[in-house]
Amino acid sequence: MTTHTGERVMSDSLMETKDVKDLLMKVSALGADGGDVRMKRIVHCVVSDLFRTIEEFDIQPDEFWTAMGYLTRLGQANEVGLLVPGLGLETFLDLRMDQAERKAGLEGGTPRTIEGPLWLAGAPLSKGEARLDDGTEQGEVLFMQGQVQDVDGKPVAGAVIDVWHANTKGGYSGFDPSQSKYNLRRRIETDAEGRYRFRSILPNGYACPPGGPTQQLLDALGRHGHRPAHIHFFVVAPGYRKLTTQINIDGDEYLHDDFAFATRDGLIPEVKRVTDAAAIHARGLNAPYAEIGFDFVLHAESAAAPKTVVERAHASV
Ligand code: MBD
Ligand code: FE
Repeated sequence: MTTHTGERVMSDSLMETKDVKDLLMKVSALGADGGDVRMKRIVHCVVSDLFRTIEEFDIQPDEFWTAMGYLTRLGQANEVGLLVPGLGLETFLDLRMDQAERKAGLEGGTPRTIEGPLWLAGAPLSKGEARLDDGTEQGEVLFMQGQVQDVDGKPVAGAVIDVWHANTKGGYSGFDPSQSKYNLRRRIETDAEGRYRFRSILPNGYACPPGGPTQQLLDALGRHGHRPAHIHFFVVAPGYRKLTTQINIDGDEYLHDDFAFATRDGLIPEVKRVTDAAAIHARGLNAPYAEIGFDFVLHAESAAAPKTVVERAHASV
């Protein structure tokens, strides 16, 4: 270490010592036989960063063990998938995929945004249209429709739209025990013109479980744990890159203040409120309803960009 006058002074950084450098080499087994070289380098990097952070902030043993207890509780509460978007990590993965696609020359297409922790496999599959809600909630009725297209505007028939969203209390079926199985979750195959349509109810925003470990950290940062109302989609079709995205419900107070950083331009469609008595009657309803039109634009498969089908652990019902 040198001062501004160039004078050499003794550094008291343990990170600079041979003992700690040797320790990190042994911890990661870098340079030793066996194991995976990339994993060794990653472990060396991550553990070095932790050592450096402990030193820089003079983290005391009780603080360190508080953090270890936190990670233990985070796993026990099954909230790893909740803290990850809360720390912007899932958005960072999206930004990296966007960058990789730009480098591969892929342009246009519906913006991706994070999957989040609440998708479930195996939602009921139907052709062309579906009703998502089980009729037990008196929410504002939503009709949403549109087309799946390629980047040239050509319709994609036989695409499967996997859609899932929260109820009026921000809860998801499969996680909220008050809801019926696969409530507000469906898979819809597009028709010969690439079209889909569904009836549901407008969701409300999600909030992190109060008192849970994710909210505990957010509290310590002075942050809230709210998401704006949103609807999730996977869109898949043979020969196309899988799209993972969401739309936000315009007008939500958290629209541009999402704890999970998933709001993006191009994903806030107009929500049309239909109050015309004849239209209401024609839909078989007796109250005003909401209408959203939204087309999904898919990229053709490309060997030049990383795969968008993500392997990750999911809950099962
Ligand atoms: C959600 O509904 C969600 O989409 C995310 C990303 C995190 C928590 C709840
Ligand atoms: Fe969600």
